[in-house]
Amino acid sequence: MEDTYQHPVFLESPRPLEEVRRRVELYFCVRRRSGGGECGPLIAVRENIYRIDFKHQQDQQKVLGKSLHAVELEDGFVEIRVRSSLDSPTSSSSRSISPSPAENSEDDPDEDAELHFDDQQPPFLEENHFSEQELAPTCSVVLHPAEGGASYVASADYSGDEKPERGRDSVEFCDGLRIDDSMDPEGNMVSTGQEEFRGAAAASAAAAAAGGGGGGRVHVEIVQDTIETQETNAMVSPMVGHYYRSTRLGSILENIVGSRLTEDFDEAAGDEWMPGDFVLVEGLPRLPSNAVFFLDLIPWDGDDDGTAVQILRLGINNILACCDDRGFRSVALPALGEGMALSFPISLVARVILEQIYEYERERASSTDLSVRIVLLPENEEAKEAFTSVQEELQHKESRRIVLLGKTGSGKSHFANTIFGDDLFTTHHSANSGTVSCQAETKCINGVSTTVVDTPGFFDTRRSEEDVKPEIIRCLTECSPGPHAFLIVFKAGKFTKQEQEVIDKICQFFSNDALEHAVIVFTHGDQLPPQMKIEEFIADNENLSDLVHKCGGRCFVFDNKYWNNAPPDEYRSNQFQLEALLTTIDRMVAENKEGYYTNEVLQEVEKKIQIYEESIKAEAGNLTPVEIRKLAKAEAFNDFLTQLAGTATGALLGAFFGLATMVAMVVNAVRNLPGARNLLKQVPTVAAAGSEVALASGIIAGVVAGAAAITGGAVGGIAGLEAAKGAKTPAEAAERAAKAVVEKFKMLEGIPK
Ligand SMILES: Nc1nc2c(ncn2[C@@H]2O[C@H](COP(=O)(O)OP(=O)(O)OP(=O)(O)O)[C@@H](O)[C@H]2O)c(=O)[nH]1
Ligand SMILES: [Mg+2]
Repeated sequence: MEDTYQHPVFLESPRPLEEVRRRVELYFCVRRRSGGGECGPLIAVRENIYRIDFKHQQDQQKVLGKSLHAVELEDGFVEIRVRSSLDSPTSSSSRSISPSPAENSEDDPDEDAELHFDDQQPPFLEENHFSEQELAPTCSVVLHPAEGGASYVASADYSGDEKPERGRDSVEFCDGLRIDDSMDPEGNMVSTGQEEFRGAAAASAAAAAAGGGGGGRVHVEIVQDTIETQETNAMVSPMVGHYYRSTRLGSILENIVGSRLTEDFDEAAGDEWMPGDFVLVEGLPRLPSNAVFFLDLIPWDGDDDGTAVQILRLGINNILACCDDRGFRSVALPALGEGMALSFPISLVARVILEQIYEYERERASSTDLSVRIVLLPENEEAKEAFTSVQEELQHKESRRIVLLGKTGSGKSHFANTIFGDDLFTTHHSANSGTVSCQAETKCINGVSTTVVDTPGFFDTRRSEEDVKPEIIRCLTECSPGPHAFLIVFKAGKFTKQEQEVIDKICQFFSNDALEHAVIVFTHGDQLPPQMKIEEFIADNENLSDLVHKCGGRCFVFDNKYWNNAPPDEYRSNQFQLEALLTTIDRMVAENKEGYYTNEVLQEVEKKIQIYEESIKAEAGNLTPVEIRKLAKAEAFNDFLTQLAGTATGALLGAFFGLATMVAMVVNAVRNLPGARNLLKQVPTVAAAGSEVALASGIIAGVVAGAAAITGGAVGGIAGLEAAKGAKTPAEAAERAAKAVVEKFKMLEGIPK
């Protein structure tokens, strides 16, 4: 199997990292923190020197863009220096300029630059409450002018008596940095806000620029905590009658900030105001958020759709729009409207806030991500329940998961980019050197969060079991708890024996349930004779017609190359076809009971992902739900990879697409050993089962391999598959595989023969 993590970064640490391996790996695989992304494990190279390999070169380069990374551990920060190779002293893309940033940016405004304030303290530090003596002389700021943000590396040490913890040093230091907008000679705002500052603004812009994030999504997370301690770019405090102290939160803020709040509020507030308006106060001392929106609301009037609710909706919309205008990347808001002063019912508050955020996302023009954190009081279980259930309901309605399947070279990866109108997926320019591993990307299309999973040619007989199997498992985890649509991709115009084989395989592997969620998509539409519609092309081929018929007649044609900008006619236009395709998917979803396709195997996968989500959430604190899910999927993938090491590709595909026997067997394989033992007893029955026998020969080996893997390795499955190789009939293969594995299994278990 090809090594998918091939872009190394070398780390030099002042202390051993073995015991904090997981935290370091987490840091480097979260783009918001390090600029990085999907990466392999931390590997020790020599004493205090480590290596971590990234999947994508752009993530490696982003990490190298900062020569020093501050990784937060339980006992403070560790500063890790990164390099592109063991020979290079520091990262190649950082350089020191002192003292004027302006000179550099004139030379090369697009290049990231590292500024060292070694000798000369900038004016904003003098204005800040740290004296020169309190700061050690080494601190540096990396400007990313092209991305409109900055990140920093600080090794500030305090010499005063009240020596705060190191994590806090960084926080306060960032505050100082924030004050001076003139830092960036191009007029770009230097990003703000503690933890967020460490990367949110720069990294999410980078993510969008690099095409790795999800471009323009609004991430909603619900937490139980105190809102005044949130380290977000901005926070929201409700008020009644333009009087900020009228709510509990307003009073808390006044207690923290003191009299400065009244002064700054009065200065920021205009003479005229309307309900739904906000007063934006920035730079308040002792608050982790740099900006506070004081939002004018009116008490609930007893009407779920009355004036008070409309004003709340308007206010939320205005605040989110202002966040985008001002370049804020994260905002925290309480359960606006709940509480004595405004008296909205909590279920209504939850619905209005969440609906409004999703509505805003639909209309939003910005291509950078915005994180909205809804902060509920820790003891308020009722609020938590209300928000969680509305969020589940809306997310169910508001998402699509699409899996692309088809022969190598049929145009899946290019089509994935056509769907998003963006080059998010890795493409190749020859029909032979294609995608080797699944890639999943998410982006908002017409207000619906849409995930597309691009796959390598699963039905390609030239690819080895060992190459294809992990990718089927990856696909299962990426589309969990199940896809809304399988798009089966063919080339228009050319229908060879190989295309025929793909149709045969689909008919063999797909259950009726899966076919109800399948759509046929043709690429290379330019090959269609003039005036011909795709239905006429299909009608020429009996097997193809049958397949399309099984898929409820759902078929569309695209040309990823020629039908983008100036399409020859309405029909021969990707935009026209895409609108029709999405409408069809949405209709298919509405008509299906569950909305999306699922089966016991996919549910098993989802269960495992959720277990990991819980443990990562408990362990890694400040991650967004999207980041947590990404990490949980990676963990679940590793687990299933081990458990299904010996399962044949055919068995896995059958299980994915819902063939009952395969589903049962794979579920047993991942659930328990006794299940695998019982299955062994059923070998003759399975072997006699007829049409599924050919696939079963692999499954039996695989199921037992799952068991064997649990007790000590995947040898059982491999032994089974080896033994099955010489068989003359599928039934014989099944028996031979099972026997071989039984032997291996007994050996592993210590059972006498
Ligand atoms: N003219 C034309 N060429 C296309 C179209 N779609 C893809 N191609 C070309 O077809 C080749 C294969 O496209 P890919 O998108 O890599 O195919 P794939 O299905 O992802 O292939 P694998 O990754 O190997 O499974 C590339 O050379 C593309 O440039 C299309 O609609 N029209
Ligand atoms: Mg591809």
